[in-house]
Amino acid sequence: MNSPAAVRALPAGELDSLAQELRERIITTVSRNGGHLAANLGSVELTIALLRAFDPAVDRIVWDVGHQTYAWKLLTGRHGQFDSLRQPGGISGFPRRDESPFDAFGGGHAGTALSAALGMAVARDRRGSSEYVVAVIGDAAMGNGISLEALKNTEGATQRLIVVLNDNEMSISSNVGSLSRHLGQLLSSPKYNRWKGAAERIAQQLRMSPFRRTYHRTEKALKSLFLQNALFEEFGVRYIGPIDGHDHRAIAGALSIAKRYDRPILLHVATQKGRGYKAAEESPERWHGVGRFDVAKAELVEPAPGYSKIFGECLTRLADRDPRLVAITAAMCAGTGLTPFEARHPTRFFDVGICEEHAVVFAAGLAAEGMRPVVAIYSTFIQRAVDCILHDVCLQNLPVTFCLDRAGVVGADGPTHHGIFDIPLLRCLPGLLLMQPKDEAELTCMLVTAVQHNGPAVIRYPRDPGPGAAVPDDPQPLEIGQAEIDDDYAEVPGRRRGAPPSSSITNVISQTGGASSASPVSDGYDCRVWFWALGDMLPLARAAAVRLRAAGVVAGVVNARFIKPLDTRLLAAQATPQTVFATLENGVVAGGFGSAVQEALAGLGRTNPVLRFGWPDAVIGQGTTASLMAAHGLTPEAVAAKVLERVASGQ
Ligand SMILES: Cc1ncc(C[n+]2csc(CCOP(=O)(O)OP(=O)(O)O)c2C)c(N)n1
Repeated sequence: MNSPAAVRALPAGELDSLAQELRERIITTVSRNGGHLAANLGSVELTIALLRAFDPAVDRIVWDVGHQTYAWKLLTGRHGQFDSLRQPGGISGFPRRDESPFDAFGGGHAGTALSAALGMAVARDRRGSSEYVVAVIGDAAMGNGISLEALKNTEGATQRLIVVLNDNEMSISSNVGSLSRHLGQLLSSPKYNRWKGAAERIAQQLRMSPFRRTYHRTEKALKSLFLQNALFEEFGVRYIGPIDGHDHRAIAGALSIAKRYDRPILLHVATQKGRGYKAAEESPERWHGVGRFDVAKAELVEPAPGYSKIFGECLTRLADRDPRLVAITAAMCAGTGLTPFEARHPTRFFDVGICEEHAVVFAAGLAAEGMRPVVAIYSTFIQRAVDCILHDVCLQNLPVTFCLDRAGVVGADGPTHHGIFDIPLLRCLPGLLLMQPKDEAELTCMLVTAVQHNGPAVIRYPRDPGPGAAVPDDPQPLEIGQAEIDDDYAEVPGRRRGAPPSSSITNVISQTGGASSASPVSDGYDCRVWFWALGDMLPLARAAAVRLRAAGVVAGVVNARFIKPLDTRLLAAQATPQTVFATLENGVVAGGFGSAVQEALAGLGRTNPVLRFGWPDAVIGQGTTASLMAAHGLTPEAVAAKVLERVASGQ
């Protein structure tokens, strides 16, 4: 079944075995490559029905998030490449327009399908063509702000739009909020179901009759009578449901009604997350997105505990002592490490659903009333809430802490999920502290710094585990804006091993008047090359420095800690006329940390060269951090070679 035409031609009696084969292939592949398991298992029959009802070469099927499109990929020509799912150079775990003509719209971030589909429908109407446009959206993504904005805009925009609401009553964890409660009522309303049977019989007769208009009006009136809260109807979108999303005939029937409809229509399809794999059916949250696993034993290979876990545990402890501390997540409780916080401080934990903008402004409101909110969001998902951070937090100087998890490249989820844009997006916002720890211990110190700070603060940290530094019981706040000369500096020739380098430098700077001094530090501690590294790039800087020293170039390493405010005193002290700076960050180079260093030096009137290492202005693909770094010249050899070249050029 490698083409939509073959799926359409399959006798109805063979659909169950097709669904079975798809599930087996999905389970086997995800067990080897990792990926989104539970949502994909739940949408198999729905995918088959969509491919039988529509022609994806012409019609536009837009999947929200797109984490449920594995069956779609298998049935639209990617069967042969499916083993490469989420691998470097392989097919993506999300729809991509550049991967297949059948992927009408790219996905990865929740809440976009309805808006995109509406845009496509309006374009079609203007063109005067006749293809169908279908948005497939999950119950949690339906509650996202963009989805609701699109819903509000639908009536009057087009007469022909089909929305398939794939309701499994789950987000990653249990769905939250009043919309989800409303959907639950619709799924379980016996009153409604009783009425629906009768209404559908009447509809059959009225639909094709001259009383078509009367039918629409009557149906609407009846629906609001029986469903006091028929939300979608209020938005001018006809509601049909609930439909059993695992019953081929039921979905096919509903889709054929939808195809003939002359108004925007929403089919409420009930599916079971994890369907067909017992462990995933029983624990859909655990099996939402997984790494490799043993299929027979249903044993997951647990990822090494990373920064998220340290963050969650530390915040939980801090909240024991400070009743003002509250934690906010936008549907990513487990992913951001907040599970222990929720368990210990349930009344101070808020899952606001997939609503990042709301999470930020909600936190601002809490902060305005004296609370100390900590918002934990993946770097990639904060992108859409940047204005809220500016308008609602920074301009009002409110003490909100943002913990940006998954900052940097994230591996197999690829371009839509890489958290590499937050530094340029955020460092221009006034009054914001922006920092990144070198290890787990420093993360806890930064968290204390942030929650004690009387203004907005951001801490970014990567998906990959840190070096495993022991976490202090009582983490102390850092001096804001102070970088640290790395211990690795002890290896610099002429430098005495073990002496505290940062304090010596600081002493010298204060004796010589610091940043304003015309004569830079020159006590034998200055280097020809200074690496300024951010967080998880410190090991790369150290390894490159070792190579430079082996080549006879005196090189030191700075753990920058603060992107903003930058330690300009140290920078000024190091900037002798001969110094070459090299910056390293797990973020895009354009406008990033290295740019901040360059700007600071320019502001100090220094013309030292700054070689900036990070991600280029290009789409960064999927792959492990190590493979991506190797492919982009972020290895000790490549970095050292570039720096040596600059040193050799006499600059
Ligand atoms: C803007 C944004 N925030 C968070 C996520 C992470 N995320 C991926 S899938 C998902 C749950 C989606 O739930 P639903 O739409 O109901 O689909 P289901 O997984 O239940 O099929 C979340 C929160 C995301 N992809 N985009």
